[in-house]
Amino acid sequence: MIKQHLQNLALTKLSQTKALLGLLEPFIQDKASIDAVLNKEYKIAIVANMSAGKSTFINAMFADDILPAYSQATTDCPVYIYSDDNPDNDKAIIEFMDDKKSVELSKDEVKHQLKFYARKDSSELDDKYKSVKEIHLHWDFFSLQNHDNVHLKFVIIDTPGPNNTDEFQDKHRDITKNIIQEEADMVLYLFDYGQIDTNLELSKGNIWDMIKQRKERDAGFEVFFIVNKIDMAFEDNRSIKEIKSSKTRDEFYQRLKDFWFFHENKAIEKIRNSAIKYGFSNPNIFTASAEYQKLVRMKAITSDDKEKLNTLKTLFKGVFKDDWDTELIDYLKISWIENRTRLHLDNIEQNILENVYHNIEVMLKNAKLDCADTSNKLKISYMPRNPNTKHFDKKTGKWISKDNTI
Ligand SMILES: Nc1nc2c(ncn2[C@@H]2O[C@H](COP(=O)(O)OP(=O)(O)OP(=O)(O)O)[C@@H](O)[C@H]2O)c(=O)[nH]1
Ligand SMILES: [Mg+2]
Repeated sequence: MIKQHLQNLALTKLSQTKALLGLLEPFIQDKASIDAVLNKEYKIAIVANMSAGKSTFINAMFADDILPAYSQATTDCPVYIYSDDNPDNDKAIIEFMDDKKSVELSKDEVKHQLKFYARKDSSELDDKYKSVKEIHLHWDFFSLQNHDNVHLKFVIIDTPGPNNTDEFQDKHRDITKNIIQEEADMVLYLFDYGQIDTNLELSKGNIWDMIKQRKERDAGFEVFFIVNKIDMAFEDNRSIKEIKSSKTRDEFYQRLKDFWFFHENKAIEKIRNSAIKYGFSNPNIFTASAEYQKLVRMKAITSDDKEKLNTLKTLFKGVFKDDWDTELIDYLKISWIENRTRLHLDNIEQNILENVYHNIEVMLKNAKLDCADTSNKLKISYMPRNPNTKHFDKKTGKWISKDNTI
């Protein structure tokens, strides 16, 4: 009976499992290591060479222009992003490399000032924005959220592109290398569609090399490969002979449909071949247009951006007629990547819970479950104490008075 109950709980929700483990506390040893596993923050780093669109990709996840994104090397320090579903928690904490005291930005200040703190130092920048070591940003994502205490918590990390050729190149490379090799649990590796051929080769010290080394050490290390700026493939598709020679608008749209995703697929194949060569036997590869996804999601955009977006919408309407809007969302792909990331996180959480459940099962096989007798301590792993827990009432599904037993 108890066992069944444990099984149902342990295999459903991390938070319930934590509470349940509080109840079993008299039998638990090695609490710290169990707490560490159950309270772990899963770190997902967005990595790429400079200007591939990492910060834009995260802005698309925010549905807002929060991080600086420009056509030259921009991001200068790691930005750790913690997302929950409470907008009152939104703020940023800036830490410096020199002796400046850390700064806390309110929600409003984040919107206006974060861009200056996160970007590369330059002579135009006020001294107060310089020498930033790292930024901790608490901000709401559009769809992928940490729901308080329900799921495994995740942190997204924006990183600087390591291949710029200025005086910051060593700093940027070291930050990215350290994050890939020591910190991240998973990486989203972005490629700029327009630069794909120059970014396929593994060479000493480049991102492929960093990822390959990590993968060799840690076979389960997950990487999603993402070809960003996929909207740029339209130009390449337009130059396909059959499309170029269309005589009417209708014929043009029809041929565009016939050759749909032609150059996009070529880009995917190139990444697939490299990923396989560098140790990923079955790589997860996506395409995305972070810039357009951001514009589609933002509440207010400039008239120039509106025009840019309308041009893309007109093209989709011409090719897909009534289905244009679903096809457009599918093409931009970020929702899809967010869903796959959520699935991945759920799988990780499931693994942790199954591990915990296995340990509980072992304990139940060996122990008399008598909370009054704390002498019978067994070594099990992954079992923290929830200090607020009293007893779990299976009728109401709530933790209530001490007198109720399961
Ligand atoms: N066409 C197109 N442009 C994009 C897309 N995503 C980003 N960009 C543009 O690419 C440029 C670089 O974007 P960022 O987001 O700053 O790139 P980054 O990878 O963060 O660059 P660093 O911080 O310098 O490493 C900006 O001008 C963006 O507007 C996209 O999907 N399509
Ligand atoms: Mg950036």
